[in-house]
Amino acid sequence: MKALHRAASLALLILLPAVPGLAAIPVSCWDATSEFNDSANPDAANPSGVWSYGWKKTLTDKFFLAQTPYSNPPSIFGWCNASGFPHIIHSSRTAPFTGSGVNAATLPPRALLLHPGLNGEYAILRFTAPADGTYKIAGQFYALDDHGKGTTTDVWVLPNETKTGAYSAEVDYYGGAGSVSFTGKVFQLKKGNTLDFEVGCGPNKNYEYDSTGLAALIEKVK
Ligand SMILES: [Ca+2]
Repeated sequence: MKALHRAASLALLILLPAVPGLAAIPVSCWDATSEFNDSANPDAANPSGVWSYGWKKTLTDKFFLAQTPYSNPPSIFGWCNASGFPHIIHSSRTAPFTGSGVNAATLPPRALLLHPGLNGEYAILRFTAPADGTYKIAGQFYALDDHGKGTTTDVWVLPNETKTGAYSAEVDYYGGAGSVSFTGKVFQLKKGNTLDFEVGCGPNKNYEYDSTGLAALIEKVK
C-alpha cells in the first residue's frame, strides 16, 4: 500500500510540469521600492537581482557599489559609502516618519531616497536589463527636505552611462519643481545594459539637505 502510494506520488510529480497552467510566467515588471534589498534584510545583498545600489564621483564616471550598510534603526536601512554619503536608503514604516537627529527629514510611507555626497558624488540606483528589449519607465524624483534651502538636486536616468537619450531635471523644494516625473520614457536595452537613476548636488553644488525621494517602475514592453 505504501509502495503504491509512493508510485502515485511520483506519477503526480512527473505529470505536474506538463500542465500548461503551471508554466513559469517570466517577470517583466520591476519596482525599485518594494524590491529594495536593504542591509538589514536576512538576504541583504548588493547587487540584488536587477538592482545595484551605488555611487559615482561624477555623473558619467565609474560606478562603485555602496558596500557599507546604512543603519538607522528601527526602520531606516540601506547602503552607503564608508563616509555615510552618498547613500540610498529606505523607510519600512507604513506611516510618515521623521528620523532622529537635528534637521531630520520627514519621510513618506515606505520612501526610497537617495542623497549625494560631500564632494559632488552622485547617489545611484542601477537597473541592469535581464534581456534584450524595450523598457518603459514610470515614476518620479521628489524633494524630501525642507530645512535650509531645502532639497536642491539634479536628477537623471542615464542609459549605459551616457547622457545621450538620458532623462534629466532639477528638483528644488522652494525655488522650482518639488517633484519631476519621468513616466513614459522608453529605452531600447540589450541584456546587461544599464539604466542609472542618479541624484547629484544640483546647481548650488552643495549636498546639504539634498534628500531626494525616488519612485521607479520599469516594464519590459517588448
Ligand atoms: Ca544641493
